[in-house]
Amino acid sequence: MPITTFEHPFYNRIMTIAFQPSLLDSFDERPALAPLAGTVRRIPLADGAWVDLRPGWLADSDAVFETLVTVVPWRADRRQMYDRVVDVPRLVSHFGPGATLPHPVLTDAMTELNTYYSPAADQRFQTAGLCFYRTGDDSVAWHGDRVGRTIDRDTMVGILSVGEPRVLSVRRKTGGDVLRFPLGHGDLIVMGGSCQRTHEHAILKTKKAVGPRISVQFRPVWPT
Ligand SMILES: O=C(O)CCC(=O)C(=O)O
Repeated sequence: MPITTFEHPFYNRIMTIAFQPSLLDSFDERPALAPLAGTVRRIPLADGAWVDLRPGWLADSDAVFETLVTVVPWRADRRQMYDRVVDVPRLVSHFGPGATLPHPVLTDAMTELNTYYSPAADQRFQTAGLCFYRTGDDSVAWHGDRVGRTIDRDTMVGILSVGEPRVLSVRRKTGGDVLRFPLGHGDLIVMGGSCQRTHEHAILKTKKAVGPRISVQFRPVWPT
């Protein structure tokens, strides 16, 4: 199994991550995005929410994963939890409007999403937030994204996943079934409609042996 090694900017030590490349990926070609038209499956949810799925949107995603691990300025956030300050269990990095993204294929992906969905001018995908889940201990708790949950309008959040799959869980805020979408190796999911207001999503911790995953979330910029 190939080993990805990188110097972590915060822990000041070398992190080593065993990473199993997808057998479907080729390392000889430039990363390429497949067309979205005619290949996206919409799953309607309750309350006017929906998710769109496009498995394997990005070919050669393993090469992109390996680049992102090393070139992205990963940050280890800490947050207050009751009377303690704890590590946020994942590494993050954020690229605001107009920033150069850490891999050219991410710029292509944002352009393709804007072309395919043709959102209103103020809802165009403009930012990229990156999350690095190193092991099954890394996670993000149930939440709706701030970009959509405080505003009484529909919005979209597109997530491109590279590396090993992790399950994105989605549930209605009022309760009910949990939908589970395993996402990795170039898969695209877009959460739209009322999803950020009426539903929550999470990457839950797992004790299963899972490899590392990076997610890239494309979002519009909303007035605060
Ligand atoms: O990693 C993912 O797919 C989800 C990330 C997420 O929900 C967030 O950062 O708000």
